Amino acid sequence: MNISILGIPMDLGAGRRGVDMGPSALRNAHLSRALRDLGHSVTDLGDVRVALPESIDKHEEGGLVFLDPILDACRAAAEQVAALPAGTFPLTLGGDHSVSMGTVTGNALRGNPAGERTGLIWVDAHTDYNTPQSSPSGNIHGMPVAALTGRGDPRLTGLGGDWHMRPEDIVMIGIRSVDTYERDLMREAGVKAYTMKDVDQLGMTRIHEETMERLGHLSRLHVSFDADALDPSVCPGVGTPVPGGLTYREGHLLMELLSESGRVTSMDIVEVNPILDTRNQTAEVMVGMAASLLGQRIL
Ligand code: B3U
Ligand code: MN
Ligand code: MN
Repeated sequence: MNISILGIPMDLGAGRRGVDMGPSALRNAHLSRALRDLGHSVTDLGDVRVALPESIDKHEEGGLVFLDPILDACRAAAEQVAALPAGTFPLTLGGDHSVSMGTVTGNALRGNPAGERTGLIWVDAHTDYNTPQSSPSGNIHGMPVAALTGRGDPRLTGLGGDWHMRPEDIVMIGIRSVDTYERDLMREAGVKAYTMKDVDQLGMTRIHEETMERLGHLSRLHVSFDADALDPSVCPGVGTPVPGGLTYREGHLLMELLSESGRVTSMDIVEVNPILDTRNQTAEVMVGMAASLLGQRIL
């Protein structure tokens, strides 16, 4: 397979500094080599240009911190991804999770004259379903899924023009932190979310089966993997660690099963924060997750 790597070194959407170094940490953890070893042809497109927080105002507009530079980076990411040739697998590296507004939009619109729908598998401790009104922080990395489904500020929801994700085409896995009003928005929209309680009770195999069935009508699936979905003991280098996360094996099993399904067409790795990490452990774990999704087998 042809894999194109694109970094979006942005921490403007997060409450803490440092995830702008995520793409670099993942490259240092030998991402390209790991994928080449699996037989893929890998092209690293480098990074999207992102404004430095030091060189711009931290102005807050209607409950949105750093709105304009985040929109610029998301637009650039969407354009670059959408322009990739058919059959290429885009592997996009955050950056905070607001980058996914751009990457998911780019992947959904890429070479798609018939308007086929794209499914979204959101692996995260958080539902990222806030709007400016429901958000306790104003941080845009808590809002991308709401924005992708057309909820929130029109500047965020308009990244793909008239295109929006349908809530029924989204499955979330690993959830254990949801804000009060965000919960109401999730219920109202009807987004399917497997919480950690579900992971404990059902197990990852059953969750994967149900996810494939639920998204069975879709020919394109995007996996957006937030490193904080994994337990902080596995991935300590994240800005908002939440205890009780996915184990190392649960993460790999999900990626291995998705790989076997042969249905995933693009992936993000986001929220890797080297400042808060221990010897690049989080980046190394996430490179392993990408390798499992892209065909690494134990035997
Ligand atoms: N729900 C909170 C916290 C949060 C969301 N995503 C992350 N943290 N990584 C918020 O700020 O919206
Ligand atoms: Mn997230
Ligand atoms: Mn998260």
